[in-house]
Amino acid sequence: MKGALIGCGFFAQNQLHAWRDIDGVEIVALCDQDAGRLAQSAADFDISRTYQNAAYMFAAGGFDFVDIATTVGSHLPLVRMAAEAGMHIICQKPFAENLEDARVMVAAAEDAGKVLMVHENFRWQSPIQAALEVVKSGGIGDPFFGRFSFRSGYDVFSGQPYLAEGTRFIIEDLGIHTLDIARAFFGDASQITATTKRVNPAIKGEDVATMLLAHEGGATSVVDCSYATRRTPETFPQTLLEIDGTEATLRLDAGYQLTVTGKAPLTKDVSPPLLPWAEKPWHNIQESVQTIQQHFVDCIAQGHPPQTSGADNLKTLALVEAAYLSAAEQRAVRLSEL
Ligand code: NAD
Ligand code: 89V
Repeated sequence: MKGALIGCGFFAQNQLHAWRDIDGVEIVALCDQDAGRLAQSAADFDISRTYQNAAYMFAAGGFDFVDIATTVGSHLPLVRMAAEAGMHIICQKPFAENLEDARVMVAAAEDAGKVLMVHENFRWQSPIQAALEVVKSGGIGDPFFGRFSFRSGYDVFSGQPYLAEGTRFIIEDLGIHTLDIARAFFGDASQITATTKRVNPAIKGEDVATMLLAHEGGATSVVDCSYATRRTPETFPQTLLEIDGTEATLRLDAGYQLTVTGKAPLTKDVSPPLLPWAEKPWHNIQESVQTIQQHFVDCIAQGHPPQTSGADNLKTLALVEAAYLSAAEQRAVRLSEL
């Protein structure tokens, strides 16, 4: 399969490394409005076709899929363009600025008969996959409570300065991953209640969010995120889990330690591997980039929809919107309202 990538910024470097290591895939074209970033990535990954305008790249063609690694504001026009050009599409999270745009993008890919996957990679982290395997195979009985927690004081703003500038921050950027993990364990939610707070005075959006979800299957979860939490050792970018089931409790603690207490007890180090191009502490995320991109390729080859397809991601995005609405109006929001 031949691919093209749009957006040669901070995170796309991980995507380009991962593509290079996936058998049967070659990135043949790159696009970025910024000439310097474009030239640097082209040189680093030895890619000769470069474009500053995505329309010209699609017009020239010669590839089967496009990987959109730009920030959210450009996703709608680029996904539309890609669908019209008959491409399979991966689009970075947050998929869209609002649900309406997301629905338009899902419909565009459906009309084109092409696969659309959102790069929602946190559920693909190997420690999360190890915990999912225990829960989904019945290892804790019927799960009835979960806590999905991401609390850190890591400086994300130096690598991603735009995160300090938006009126929305932690739910839209990070909580979106944590909410998606909650969905991966417990399925869709029918109701959410959220509070938000900004602690860091140097940013515009909220850097703390606490969310309570009622899942359709009957489980309750707490999804809590913070970039205003000092920890020793710093746990960025680990998502910690506590899941109670009718027969056992599972915990994924700091340092990637998985414990099951109760039926079939288990203590296991589920640390992610350090890929040759990866670097700590990002290795947990970097490995999941390779896994999700492999999943995309496998889905196309086997004709299956990706787990985090555009259509699936509408539900994660709806939780993000509902959380902001809940925090603004100080009330529980039913997902059916959106
Ligand atoms: P960035 O600003 O460093 O890079 C984005 C690049 O896209 C820039 O070089 C910009 O010039 C280019 N660009 C923007 N619009 C364009 C257009 N229309 N045509 C061509 N080029 C265009 O941003 P980043 O930090 O790399 O983040 C990109 C996306 O990745 C964001 O949506 C972010 O939320 C997401 N992200 C995901 C993860 C993850 O784990 N899934 C981690 C970090 C960032
Ligand atoms: O994963 C992400 O989407 C990143 C970060 C971990 C920094 O929040 O933006």
